Amino acid sequence: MTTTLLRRTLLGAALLAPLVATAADKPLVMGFSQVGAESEWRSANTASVKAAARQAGITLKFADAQQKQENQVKAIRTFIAQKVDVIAFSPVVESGWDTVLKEARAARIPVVLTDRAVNVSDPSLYVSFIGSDFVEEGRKAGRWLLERAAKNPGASLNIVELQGTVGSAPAIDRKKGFEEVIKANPKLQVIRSQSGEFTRAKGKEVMEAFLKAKDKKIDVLYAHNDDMAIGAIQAIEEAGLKPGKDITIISIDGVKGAFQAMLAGKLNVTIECNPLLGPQLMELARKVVAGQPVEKRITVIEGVFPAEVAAKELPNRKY
Ligand code: GZL
Repeated sequence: MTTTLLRRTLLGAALLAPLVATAADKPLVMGFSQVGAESEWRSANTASVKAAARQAGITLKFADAQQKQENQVKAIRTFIAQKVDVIAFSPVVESGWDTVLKEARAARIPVVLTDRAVNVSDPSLYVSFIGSDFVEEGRKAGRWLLERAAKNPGASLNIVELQGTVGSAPAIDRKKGFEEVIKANPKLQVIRSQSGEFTRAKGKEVMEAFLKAKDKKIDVLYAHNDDMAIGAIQAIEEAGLKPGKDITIISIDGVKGAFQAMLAGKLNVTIECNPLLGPQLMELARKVVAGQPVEKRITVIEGVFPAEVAAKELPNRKY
C-alpha cells in the first residue's frame, strides 16, 4: 500500500472512529407502553421490566396507559417521534393496532409484543410476542374443576365468571380455554359471566350483583385474575357466605395475595401467569435491534397452585 493511500486510510479510520465508538457505546433505547396499574400482576410486571432494563443498561421510556388504548397509541407515536431503537408494549385489547404499527414500520422501528397479543391484518407488523398461553391457563382452571367435580359425580354446579378487560387477549382466551374443558361435564354450567376489568373493586361490585340475583345458587366462581377473586371474596363474606367453602373459587395469576387467601381458606386454587418477563424481553430487544433471528412466539412455563400447597409455596413466590 503506497504511503498516500495508507495515510488516507488511517485518516478515514480516525474520522470514523468516534462515530463507530458512539454507535457502540450508545445505550439501546426502548419505548415501553404498559397497560396500566390495575392489578398486583401488572405491578409485578412493571417492576420486572424496569429492573431488567436497568440491569441490561437499556434506556427505558415508560408510559402507563391507565388501561386506555388511545393512551397506548399516543405513547407509541411519541416513541416513533423520539426515534427509539425498539418499541415494546402490552396491548390492552386485541384489535385496533394496524394503523399505529404501520407508522412504526414506516419509521423502521421494530415492535415487540409482551404479555398480551394483538389481532392485526399483517403479523409482520410485530417481530415477536413474548407472553403466556392464556387459552391453556383457562384449560388448567377447567381441568382443576372437572377433577374436583368428579369427586361428587352427577352433582350440578352453577358457575359464575368474572371476566377480565373486555376485548383483551387474556379475557377472550381464558374464557375460551375454560369452556372448552368443562363442556366434558354438562352438569357444570356457567350461569352468569361479566367483566370485572381485572380490578378488585370491580370484581367485588360484579360479585355483589351476582349474589343479589338469588334465582340460582352459586356453587363456583371462576375469576380471570386473583385481584377480581379477592374483591369477590369480600362480597361473598359480606353476603354471609364462606368463600372457598360455600362457593369454590378458582382464579389466575398466582400473586402473593392469592396465596394468602388460600392460607385463610378463602380461595381454592390459583393458576400461575408469570409477570416476570423483563429479563427475557430485554434479551429479545437486543437481538431484534441487532437484526438477529428471533422466534415469533415465546411462551413462559407456568404451574397450578391449589390451596393444599399454599403454605409451602408462599415463601418461594417472587411476586
Ligand atoms: C395476563 C395479564 C393480565 C393479568 C391481570 O398476562 O395481561 O392483566 O392476568 C392483569 O392481573 O391485569
